[in-house]
Amino acid sequence: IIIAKGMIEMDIYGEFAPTLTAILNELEQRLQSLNQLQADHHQPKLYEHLIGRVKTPDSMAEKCQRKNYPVTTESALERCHDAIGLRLVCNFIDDIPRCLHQLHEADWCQIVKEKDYINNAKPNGYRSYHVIAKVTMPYKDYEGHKPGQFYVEFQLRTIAMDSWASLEHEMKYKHNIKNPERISKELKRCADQLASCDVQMQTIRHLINEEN
Ligand code: 0O2
Repeated sequence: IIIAKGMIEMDIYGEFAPTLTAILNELEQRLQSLNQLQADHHQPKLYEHLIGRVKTPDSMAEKCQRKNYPVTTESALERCHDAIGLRLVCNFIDDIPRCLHQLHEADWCQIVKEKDYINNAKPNGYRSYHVIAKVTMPYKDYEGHKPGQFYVEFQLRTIAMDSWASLEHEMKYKHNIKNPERISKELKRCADQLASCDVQMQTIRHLINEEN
């Protein structure tokens, strides 16, 4: 069966499309409050900035097909876990475990899976800490429960890791590249240098804190 692209786009989240957007907004507010709480206690920010997105229906449909799941709302919400994604971009590496701690402590957030691509960088140089969680929200979920539980993917990374990932992501979509091996090698080298800069920046922060 050939399903028109537009149709997938309209249908994959079905009646849950507005709920996903509402949850994303709610989570952004909760995370902003956590950051504000740190400021109120004269502590450094947990994260520098926050980026949230609901995965586009097209991209979700493509992911379901890639994983051999039926292209249905159930697959999008229950089998894939990143319909809602939030990226916490931190100034320093040590801020990442602080963010993680807040997620572990939050009563609305149940962590299901963690992937540490910082201590175990991907072979291409990608670094980030991924958390799959189930969040409890005042909306009806796929199983009909209200409050409901919804999967969310949190990505925790430094500004350096994030800038590398953005560039690398952009490169992936350029198909007319003449020397991909060279570029991959350079990208990997760049990722390792940025990782080393992150360590240096952390050291500088420690030194400054020691003096105060
Ligand atoms: P987008 O734009 O975030 O929607 P799965 O999530 O099940 O497909 P996997 O491998 O278990 O696959 O997930 P993983 O490795 O935790 O990575 C998922 C997300 O991390 C990706 O989502 C990217 O956002 C990011 N990511 C992972 N590896 C790379 C990488 O090598 N380079 C860059 N730039 N980002 C990466 P999506 O769905 O691809 O995209």
